[in-house]
Amino acid sequence: MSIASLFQALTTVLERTHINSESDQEMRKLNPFRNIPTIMTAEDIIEYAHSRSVKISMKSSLRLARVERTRIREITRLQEFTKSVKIKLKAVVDDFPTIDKLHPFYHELTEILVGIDKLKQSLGAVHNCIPPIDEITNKHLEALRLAQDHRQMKKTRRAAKGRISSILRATAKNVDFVIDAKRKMSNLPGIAPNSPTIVCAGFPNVGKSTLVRAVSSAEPEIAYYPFTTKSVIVGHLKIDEQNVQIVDTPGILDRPMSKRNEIERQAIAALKYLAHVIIFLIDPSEACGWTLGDQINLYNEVRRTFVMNPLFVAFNKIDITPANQLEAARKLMPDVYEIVATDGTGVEEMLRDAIEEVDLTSMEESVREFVSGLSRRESFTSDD
Ligand SMILES: Nc1nc2c(ncn2[C@@H]2O[C@H](COP(=O)(O)OP(=O)(O)OP(=O)(O)O)[C@@H](O)[C@H]2O)c(=O)[nH]1
Ligand SMILES: [Mg+2]
Repeated sequence: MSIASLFQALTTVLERTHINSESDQEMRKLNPFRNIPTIMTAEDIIEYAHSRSVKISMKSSLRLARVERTRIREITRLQEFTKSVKIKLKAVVDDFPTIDKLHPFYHELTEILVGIDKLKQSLGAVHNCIPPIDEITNKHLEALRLAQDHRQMKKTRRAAKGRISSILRATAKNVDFVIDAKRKMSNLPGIAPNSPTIVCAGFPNVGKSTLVRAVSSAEPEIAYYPFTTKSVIVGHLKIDEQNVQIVDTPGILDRPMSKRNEIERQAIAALKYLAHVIIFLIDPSEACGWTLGDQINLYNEVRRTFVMNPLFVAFNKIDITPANQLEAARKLMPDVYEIVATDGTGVEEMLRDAIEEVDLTSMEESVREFVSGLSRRESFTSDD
């Protein structure tokens, strides 16, 4: 059978969920950071508030004395400036997802990619700008009400805007941090909390992305060198009419958790918080660049760490594994799946078995628990 016809056979039974641009958008929206509207930098906020305040056209009666007309105009301009600044500053904080209510996967990824303490500090610092801005505004409005000279009024309004702008500039780095956090986090995939999820893991270069790409809607990059995949990627497929998510992860090395880098820790977070079933790929040909022994050590660690998850092991690349090497591998790890991710050999059977292991009832229960946990937390924090 040719590679093309084998592939054809595979894709007729396992249906890659057709992701058009609309459903792709829908999936992305499941990432809570995707829905944050554009956040303005401190300089943009100053410019925006300034342009709003100077646009205000005053139609005050000509019967009023010039000094009174100026007073009304300068008061209104300052009020408009402050209002615009506060709206944009509040948006930075209020439009950001509440960190403690995030799905544990996004929560952990926020810690890994951004740092939760630093993010909370930055959001807090932005929020704390509002009282001093109010104070400055009130003080200068009072001065405007008492002023007698129209030049003095303009000076007062400018002074207030200058001081408010200084507060904004002093917190610019905090706003930039929040903008950067949003950028990093919104690159993550959307996760459908109620679809059974298979997470593929293993050493770098063993063929995880090749497998995920072959069976699902995801299109991760594939390359002959290690560390190609640098973040978690989610694909969708249907197995016997059941919608399933399959997650491609960056390769992990056999080393202590404390030594693992940001990229490996994303893979661990996917195993910890997304996997209903784990497929652990091993490359017995060692073409990946690591020995079978190293790969088995990592497998043992994953098995010990994620005791609650059904764990499937597959030897991949059996098409290029010399017979004696494959025999030796079988002796070390009997009864594992044997696949060729590049042409689909053995893949369908493995995925069907994997999905059968998902306990759909308990999965539904845990989704329900998570959702009711959210509404409980909401009511605890409803007055904040
Ligand atoms: N011969 C053969 N090559 C394969 C097979 N599966 C994957 N490869 C090749 O192995 C190399 C690595 O494949 P990837 O899918 O990028 O591996 P990965 O595990 O995602 O790698 P990282 O993202 O770096 O962790 C590529 O050159 C693939 O074409 C297979 O079953 N047989
Ligand atoms: Mg990869």
